Amino acid sequence: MDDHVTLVRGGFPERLAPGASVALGGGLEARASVLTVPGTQYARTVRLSLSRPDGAVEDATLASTGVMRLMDHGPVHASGVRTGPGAYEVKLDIYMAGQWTILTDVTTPRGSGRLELEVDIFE
Ligand SMILES: [Cu+2]
Repeated sequence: MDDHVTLVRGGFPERLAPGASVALGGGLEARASVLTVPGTQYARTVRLSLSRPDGAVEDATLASTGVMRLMDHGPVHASGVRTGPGAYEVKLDIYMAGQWTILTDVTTPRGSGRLELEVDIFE
């Protein structure tokens, strides 16, 4: 079953429309998707395409944290890699199905932003 992915802005959930651009703060816009990782059951990759009004963002640093919303055990941390023009991926070694919140902090010399996603992973 496909993951259920929800965007959270200002504490309120909203639908993450496929291909839609999301304002992260700091003047950053992102197209976001969450992908399965071949060869694993629960690991997920957050893929971001980052831009500003003047073009693709090539100097971003990404750091993600995944926590389960209803279970009190440890978070998963990962940093991102640039995979192409304005494109970045963060692979999170998520280890069980359930309701995860994934926060991704995007830092650039011109400003920083954050993407919050709720990702429900089914068995
Ligand atoms: Cu858990």
